[in-house]
Amino acid sequence: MANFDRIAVVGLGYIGLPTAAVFADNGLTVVGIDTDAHVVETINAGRPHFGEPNLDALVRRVVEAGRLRATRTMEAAEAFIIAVPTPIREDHKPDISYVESAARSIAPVLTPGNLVILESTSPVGTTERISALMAELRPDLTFPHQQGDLAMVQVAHCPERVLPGKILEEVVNNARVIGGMTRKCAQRALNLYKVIVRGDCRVTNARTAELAKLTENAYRDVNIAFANELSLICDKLKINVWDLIAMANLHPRVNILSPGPGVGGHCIAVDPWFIVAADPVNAKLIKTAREINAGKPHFVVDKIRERAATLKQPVIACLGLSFKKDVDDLRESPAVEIVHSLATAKVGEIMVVEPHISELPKELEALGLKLYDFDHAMERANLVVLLVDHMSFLDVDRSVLKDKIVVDTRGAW
Ligand code: SAJ
Repeated sequence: MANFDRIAVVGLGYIGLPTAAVFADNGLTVVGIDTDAHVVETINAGRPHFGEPNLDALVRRVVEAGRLRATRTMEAAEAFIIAVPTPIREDHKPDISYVESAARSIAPVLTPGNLVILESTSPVGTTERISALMAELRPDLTFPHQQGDLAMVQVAHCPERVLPGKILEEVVNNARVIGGMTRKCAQRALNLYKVIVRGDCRVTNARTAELAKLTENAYRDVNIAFANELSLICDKLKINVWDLIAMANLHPRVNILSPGPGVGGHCIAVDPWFIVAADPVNAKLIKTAREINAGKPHFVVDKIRERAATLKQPVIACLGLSFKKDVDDLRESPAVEIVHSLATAKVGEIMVVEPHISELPKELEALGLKLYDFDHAMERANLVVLLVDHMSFLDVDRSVLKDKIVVDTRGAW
């Protein structure tokens, strides 16, 4: 059905590796390309290089079956899926340099009939940009921005939208937006995704697909910002914000999300800036929401400092470092930012507890911080800060918290 036997996935990170493995598990021969030698070696040994439920067994199975292989050099294939990072720069402008280098590395191996799909979350216009870039490098071929449906190479944008922690389930079951630069591009991309996706696949153009992905994450950011703004108001008015939200959510058309220590991860804390950068005049709400969420860790640090000031010798157990519950991913994590600020400001002795990692990130280690197990931290701490609502923290016997000051940033206790 697919008309594809052999595909290449460029970038074997949180999105690329699961995607490559699922295609391989559905019978395609997949070569994964990554610039990191450690990533390539680990995958070829049959192991993922990060934690994600059920990914271990899947990667082992497809590597042992010879269906997935990783390499550092580009190889020819019928379709190429680009799944590389698209970070923001210091000035909040998008950095699409990884996407551009992926396109540059694909260009030399392209042959007529190939399909190039951008999966990375990207600013509007990036799909057209890679089409133009590949055309510059391969004047012997034609591309959709030049020849529409008659082009020799097809280019599409099919943004990933899987939730870390549920990737293998969502990569198959979520609906997908398939944005072709032309109808033919979309149709061919649709044929490829149909191999693995059971959810609805909707076809549109590449620019709409680009903005759709950014919109999904900006929507969530704005909604979390609403909850976080309420938490600040409630703090002033001495009202429990979680009780307040539970009451308001009884209304049939109200569904407020949960306040927390801030918004982390590589997506929601980043993607709204792509919209702001594209139209700073109109993206007022989106920008303000981003600022509210980015400001929340400072509020939490101030709260902890206030509480610590009431203790003679504060020993602060910081529970959780990841950007959200039950994952090992520390990217853009508000918990890391909070622990970093507390340590820099020398608020007290800090004991970091994060059961999902075995080593602290370098920037925290450099401040002299150490990882502790939960029980050890509870024995010594007089101030306990819940930063991440990991299952293992919620299951604890609450009597261990007796006689300690508790700052629960997640409303989980
Ligand atoms: N958070 C809150 N309150 C909430 C919900 C979340 O504070 O009520 C925080 C989390 O603790 C975390 C952050 O927001 O720090 C983001 O977590 P998340 O679970 O909302 O989302 P991500 O970043 O893991 O994944 C998102 C998803 N996007 C949407 O739900 C619209 C996912 O589907 C995307 O594929 C992913 O971004 C991505 O890669 O873009």
